[in-house]
Amino acid sequence: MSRFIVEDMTCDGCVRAITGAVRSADPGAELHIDLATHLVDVAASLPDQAVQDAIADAGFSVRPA
Ligand SMILES: [Cu+2]
Repeated sequence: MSRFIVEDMTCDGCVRAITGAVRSADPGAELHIDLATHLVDVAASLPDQAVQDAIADAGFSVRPA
């Protein structure tokens, strides 16, 4: 599992956008997202950089946590 922090994730719409972006890259990806801490945990069959790029391409500021 990989952990990222997405500071500008603020609502359920952001959660859906991030989930959709990662699952479009890996339909089997599992995400656990905590809005309060801005943490996004991802279990995916993708390199961390690909997950990070998918989240960034959806318009978010993301970095490894
Ligand atoms: Cu939002």
